[in-house]
Amino acid sequence: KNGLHMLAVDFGASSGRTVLGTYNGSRLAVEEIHRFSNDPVRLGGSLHWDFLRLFHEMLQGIRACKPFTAGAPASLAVDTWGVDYGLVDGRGRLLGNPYHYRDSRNEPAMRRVLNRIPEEELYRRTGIQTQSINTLFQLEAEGEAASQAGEDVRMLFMPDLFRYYLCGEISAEYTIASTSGLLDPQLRGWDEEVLALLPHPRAMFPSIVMPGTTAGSLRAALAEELQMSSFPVVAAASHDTASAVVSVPAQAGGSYAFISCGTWSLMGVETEQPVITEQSRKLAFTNEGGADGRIRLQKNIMGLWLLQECRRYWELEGETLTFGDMQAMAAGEEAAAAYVDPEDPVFLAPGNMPERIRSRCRQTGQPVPQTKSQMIRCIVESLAMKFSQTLHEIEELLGRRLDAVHMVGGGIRNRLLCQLTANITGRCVIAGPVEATAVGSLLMQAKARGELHTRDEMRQVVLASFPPDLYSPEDTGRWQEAYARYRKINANAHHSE
Ligand code: LFR
Repeated sequence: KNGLHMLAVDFGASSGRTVLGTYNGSRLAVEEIHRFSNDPVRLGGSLHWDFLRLFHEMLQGIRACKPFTAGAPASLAVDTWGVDYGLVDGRGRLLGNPYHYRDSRNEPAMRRVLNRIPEEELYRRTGIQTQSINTLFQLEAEGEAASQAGEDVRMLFMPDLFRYYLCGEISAEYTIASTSGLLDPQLRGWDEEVLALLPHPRAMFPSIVMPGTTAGSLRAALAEELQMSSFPVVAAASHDTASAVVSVPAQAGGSYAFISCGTWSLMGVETEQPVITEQSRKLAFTNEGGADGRIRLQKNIMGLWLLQECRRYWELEGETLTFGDMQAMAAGEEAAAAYVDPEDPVFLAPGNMPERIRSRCRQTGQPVPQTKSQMIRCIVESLAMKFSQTLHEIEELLGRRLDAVHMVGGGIRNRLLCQLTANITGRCVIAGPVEATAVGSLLMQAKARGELHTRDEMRQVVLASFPPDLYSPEDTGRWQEAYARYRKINANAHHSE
């Protein structure tokens, strides 16, 4: 195919993929070249990412694009999930294996930090919802050891770490850094006072670069290993959610909320400035960085993790279900039986998810899901309920009504989830693209090359290339009643603070 060939390397918390994008001046075609699972590894008492394996899989993905690109791609960018990082010393050596944000070390570390600075003040400074996974708390967990590692040690967020080993550039890309809880969202730079809460040397934190900048080119040794000529490596919007939001095919001036559906469900709106109020803190909204310097005012909802973890658990017990199976099972099940709150921190750590969900239903005096189908139905409906609640909260924060909900990402393959979201919110759901994160990365790479300029141009390309699916609200009266019941149940069961 003719056009500009670019590679998006997208690492999610449960799988990674290399997507080849071909841009012909008006449309973008995407093709998944390589896909692999991302399995956390428990080593001793800790939970880690397998960085070397992920790096290896990435190289396989780059190599596999050769037949399509007639040589090297025009550029490449890496994005990953948020908050995690690796430490690199002055000689470029990786110090230890990056920790997984679901590691249990973070919970006590969070409490230690909050003993030093009140939660209200921390939120006022950073605008980031207090979650144990935040980089701030992870670095605290790292403790003195890391601070003694030497003045030349650098902390690199996961996509920055991949980029460093690809092209040698040391920097912190803004969107990924914005997930850390270490930035001043007004300045869009490090918050010196928050950094000063940690024992780590200031020099550990590299300078911040804005998304869409070309970082460097593929290291000669890697080019040789891949038998390719070197090519530019771009720092796109390297937080996966930031990239996904770039791909939302909204009408110019439209008023909508986005939901990026993957392991997590990130729901929010883009704003010009951070929204940091007492109310946004209580409602646990976060202010992360968007691709064009705007703010993603959003909430991190536990998302399809609940299903993924049930599925993993059932697989260990001997029954393997595909996500297609699970969707069909839920569709045939009775509606509105029981709900959990997908924001409840009890669901964060890996483990026996079905039992945790049953136990929450028991504690809240609801019918306990007995079969797998009932369990799946409970999760999918709970998610859609949470989306509706979050929509109302966003409207409260903004002081205006939103007309539509844009859903993007792999999770929209779950058509039941999309339809239920329309029914319960009473708004039209516009679903697509499925490969939102890769598409966002490719659009930002095209921008870095000067092929695309504005978000509106990008939206035109998305609309022309990936016509979305529409879901209109159905049965809204019945779902309003169910929603009222969900609110009553979870009003009392509500978690933290
Ligand atoms: C989604 C995501 C979320 C982030 C979570 C953990 O993949 O990037 O935005 O909060 O992963 O890092």
